[in-house]
Amino acid sequence: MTNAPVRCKAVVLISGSGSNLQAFIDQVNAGLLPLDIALVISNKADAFGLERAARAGIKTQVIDHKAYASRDHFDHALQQAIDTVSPDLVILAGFMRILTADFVNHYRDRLINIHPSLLPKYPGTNTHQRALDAGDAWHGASIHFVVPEVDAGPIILQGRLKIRSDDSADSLQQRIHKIEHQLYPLAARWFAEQRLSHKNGKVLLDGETSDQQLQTFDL
Ligand code: NHR
Ligand code: GAR
Repeated sequence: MTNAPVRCKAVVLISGSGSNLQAFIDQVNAGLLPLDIALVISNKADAFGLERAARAGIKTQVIDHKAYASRDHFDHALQQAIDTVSPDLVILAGFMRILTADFVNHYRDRLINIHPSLLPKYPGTNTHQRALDAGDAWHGASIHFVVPEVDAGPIILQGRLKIRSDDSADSLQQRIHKIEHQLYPLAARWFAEQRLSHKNGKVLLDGETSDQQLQTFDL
């Protein structure tokens, strides 16, 4: 008898629409992503992503940051909820609260985020407009391990597209979403398959830097 493959248990944190969460759900259900999404947590009760999770039969929980006196208290509650399922991986998918260093260090090397810019360009918010205002030729999304400094962690994978002369922040956001929905599940697959490591702040795929880690899209 062969051993059943060990699947990677994940918790997904959201604040909004959850289209990235949906991309994970779809790939898991299609057998393309060896992940068990054990729990979805939102800091907002009205996040549409909660409905996507419920529809997929995934356990959900709301932890409203406004109910806590400080970031420390909120993060502590969040950590307790996450650790009830002992995940191998914690995925930030449009999660909009900055996390304390204690929280981030507790999940070091198993906490990942997707950010809608070609980091280290444009950490923070309003990234699409900032890329347009700068007259950039390229824009994209980055998936990175989370470190206490916001949007500064080692980059796992980036996807980019050419900015068009008629692009608006909205049109860019829509096309970047398509990149995100392809690349975030791919990064999670690499993690689940234990193909990621890092050295000197650089993420390695199968022990080396790979041209798969920057993908160009014709969108
Ligand atoms: N926490 C740490 N420590 N490090 C990171 O890299 C993090 C993080 C928490 C979230 C996602 C993120 C992004 O990709 C993320 C990365 C929210 C803010 C923010 O300013 C910044 C970065 C990110 C998400 N949030 C405001 C706050 O006061 C609230 C904004 C709101 O509620 O709409 O936390 O860019
Ligand atoms: C995504 O575009 C993600 O890159 C971005 O929020 C969106 C969430 O969409 N994340 C951030 O801006 C983090 N600060 P979704 O809820 O449909 O997955």
